[in-house]
Order: sequence, then structure tokens, then C-alpha cells
Amino acid sequence: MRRIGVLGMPMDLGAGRRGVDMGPSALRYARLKDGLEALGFAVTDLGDVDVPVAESLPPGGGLRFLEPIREACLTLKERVAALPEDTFPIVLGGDHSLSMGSVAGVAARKEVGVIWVDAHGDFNTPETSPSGNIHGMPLAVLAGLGHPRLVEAFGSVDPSRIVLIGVRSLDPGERRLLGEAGVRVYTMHEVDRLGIARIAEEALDHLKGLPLHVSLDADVLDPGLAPGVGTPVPGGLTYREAHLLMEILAQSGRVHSLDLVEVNPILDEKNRTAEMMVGLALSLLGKRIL
Ligand code: 4U7
Ligand code: MN
Ligand code: MN
Ligand code: MN
Repeated sequence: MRRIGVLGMPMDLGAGRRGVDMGPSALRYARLKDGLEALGFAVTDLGDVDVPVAESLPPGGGLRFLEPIREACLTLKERVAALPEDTFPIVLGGDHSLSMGSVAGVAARKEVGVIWVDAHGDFNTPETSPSGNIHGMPLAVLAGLGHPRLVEAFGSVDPSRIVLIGVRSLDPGERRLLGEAGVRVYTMHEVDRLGIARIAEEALDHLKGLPLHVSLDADVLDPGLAPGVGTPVPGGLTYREAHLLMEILAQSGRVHSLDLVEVNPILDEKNRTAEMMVGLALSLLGKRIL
């Protein structure tokens, strides 16, 4: 597959802090397209999906911005599902709730396994969420748990086909739900004990035979490397752990789609976080040292 379609999703409605809506610009400014072209891909930037700005919306009671997030993610789902079979979608976020749309979109094209690389579980439901922020819920929705308006639109992946990597912050309710659903979870404890190479290989084996979607949340990286995130948690992946994970997944030849999410340029230092994320995307798409 030598074609890539880039789609921006400038949405911050699902996050507690403002600013991730500028993530797509920051990732483009970090020369994503040039880097991919240097690898030999034909890259088309398809522009941004329309997302309303928070100021234009009524202050939602209950789940914050449920309907506008649903609407924008449905548009993203359709845009991704409509891409030609030979085109690798890269979705630029934006808060992580957008992955409800991107994953449901690729899952409409073919059955996929999902590798969710994140400091958090993103497996809350309205009942378990301590914040009410929808970016803490997308993985549960994809697995069929959560608000019916979201599950009916985006539920699309069997929980046995999900692997979480890099986790170090779980709320009590989502921890229980992850266990009950049977999601494979590699926390930072396992990263330290087993090493990221073994985890990458186990994940590939667990999802054997399936094309893979990688959802990469910038906050999986150690905050020292990636300060531009809204919900930093100490003790994240090092530079080489993150790249090695991407390199091993790339060598499998099975990755078919990617989200780059949760980059917050307001909180960043000279676009370092976006530059890290672009570097990781290039490793995932086959950039080699030698
Ligand atoms: B992200 C949190 F409570 N779990 O639900 C929540 F700690 O997409 C954080 O991974 C969610 O960045 C983080 O609000 C969502 C919180
Ligand atoms: Mn996330
Ligand atoms: Mn996160
Ligand atoms: Mn975050």
C-alpha cells in the first residue's frame, strides 16, 4: 500500500482542557507530508473534517458535547470508510474521542485489530467516568460499552481484538470493565519487566491474521519528551521504546491505519510533541535507521 490519505479532525470537545483542536496544524507544520513522501508514499492531504468550536455550542448538561462529538465522528467515519481500499488513512487529532469515528470507519471496510497506545485506558462509561469527558471513553464505546447514542453509531470491535499498551493511569471503574471485557492490557509495569519488543510481538500474535489499526495518544510518551498533552502522567515510554514499538509493528506489514491524537500545541514547547509524533508515524510507516 503506497497511498496515504491524511485527514485532520480539529476537535477538542471531548477533552477537559482546550487546545488539542490545534493538533492537526501542529502535526502538518512538523512536516508529516514531506516525511511520508520521502519514504516513497503518494500522500494526499484531504483537509479537515468540520467540527464546531465549543464557543458556538450551548453549554451541554450531562455528558459534555455528546451530540456534536457524535455528529463529527460520524462524518469522520464516513470519510474514512469511503477511502479506496489501497489508501492508508492517517487521522490527525484532536482529542481521542475522534477514534470512535476513525476505527468505526476502518472497521466498516474490513475486520481489524486495534492497538491503542496510551497512558490511559479510555475505557470509561458515563457511569464510571470521574470527569464526564468523552476522550476518556472511546475505547469502551468501540468495544460496545457506554452511552447508547455512541455505541449504536461506533461499536465495531470485539474486545478480544484490542490491545492496550503503555497504560499507567486507570480509574477504578474502567479497570474493572477492561478486565470483564477481556481486553489485553500491557501497563508500564509490563513494559519495564518484559521490554517493549516482547510486548509488540505478543500483541501481533494476539491479533494474528487481522489488519491493524494503531491509535497513538501522545500522552503515552514520557512527559519529558512530550510536554504538549492535556493529561500528562509521569513514567511514560522513552524515545527508543516508542520508536521500537512502531518499528516492530511496521515490520509486520499489517498496519493499515493510524490516529495521531491528543497533541496540545498550547501546552507544548516549540512543537516538540508534534515532532515526536510525526517521527513515530514515520517509523510506523517503515522508516529505518539502516
Ligand atoms: B485520553 C480520565 F479521569 N481517565 O476519564 C478521564 F483521569 O484520551 C482521563 O487518554 C482520560 O487522553 C484521558 O477523564 C483521555 C481521568
Ligand atoms: Mn487517549
Ligand atoms: Mn491518554
Ligand atoms: Mn489526553
